[in-house]
Amino acid sequence: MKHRMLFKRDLKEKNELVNIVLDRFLPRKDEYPKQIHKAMRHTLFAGGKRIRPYLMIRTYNLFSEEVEEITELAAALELIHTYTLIHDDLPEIDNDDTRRGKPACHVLYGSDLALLAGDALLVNAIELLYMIDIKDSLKLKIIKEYVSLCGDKGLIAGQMADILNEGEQVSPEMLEFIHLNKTVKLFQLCTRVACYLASAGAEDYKRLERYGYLFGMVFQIIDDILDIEGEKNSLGKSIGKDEKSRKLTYPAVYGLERSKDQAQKMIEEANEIVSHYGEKALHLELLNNFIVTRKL
Ligand code: GRG
Repeated sequence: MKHRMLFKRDLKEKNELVNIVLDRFLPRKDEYPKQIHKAMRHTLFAGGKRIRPYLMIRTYNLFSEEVEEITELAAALELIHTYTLIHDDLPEIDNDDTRRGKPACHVLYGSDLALLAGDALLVNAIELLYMIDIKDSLKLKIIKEYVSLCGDKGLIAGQMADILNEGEQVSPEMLEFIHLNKTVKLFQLCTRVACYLASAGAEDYKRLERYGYLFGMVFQIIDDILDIEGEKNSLGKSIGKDEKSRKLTYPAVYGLERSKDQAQKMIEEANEIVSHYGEKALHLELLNNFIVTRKL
């Protein structure tokens, strides 16, 4: 109980740091043309969990307590993540009208503005990265990671495969491809960028790459399970959609019980990896526990 509260407080605290960066960086709501700035801010500040920024910051804290640059890098990733959510919710893509417990961006502002708001958040992410005060060579290396993630070897590939395979007979390989590209690579970017900024050694890098992979997979398996077993009010988005649109999900391929077992096994390996860092890993251990037991 004590640990759960500690985690919640810490997540909220880091969430606020990220929000400060985002708020300072983005144009004001009333800045011309204000409709687009309002639409961009709507989903961004609708109350996301900010799990990806938290993972990035707390992985970095295994090596350093500095907050400024890692928070900016984390905020840039949250801009990209929010862009994917806005576009994903569009009627032409996944067609959802609720996001983060609020109306989806296109419901309030129309599909045209939601499309542009997503584009603008994505481009703003790269601009934010460009402005971070780190060595140019490191900055280039990091920007390359973010850009690769967003392209047709990352998010777009995952989304495309998702569309192509809707309603098709399920294969474990295709499931892995979609989850890896749509979800897991974002989490791997968190641990990788934390290692780059901390100038972590090869052993740490290898270890934390695996951790990012396991974390991302568990996150998505639990997301698939929550779409079956979750409650709309606590999740802040529609449930039961995956089955209705015959999406490739973990439970669809492996069944519910095996999916839960796999998530459990993966989180145990993730805990073992971070335990290497002793007391410094406490926050990551609490985060691991949160993602595997979450109801939201
Ligand atoms: C690239 C055109 C285009 C669209 C984006 C990658 C992608 C396509 C969409 C991803 C959208 C999506 C729902 C991915 C699954 C990953 C996932 C479970 C996202 C929700 O993450 P949470 O639970 O959300 O961390 P919050 O709201 O807390 O940030």
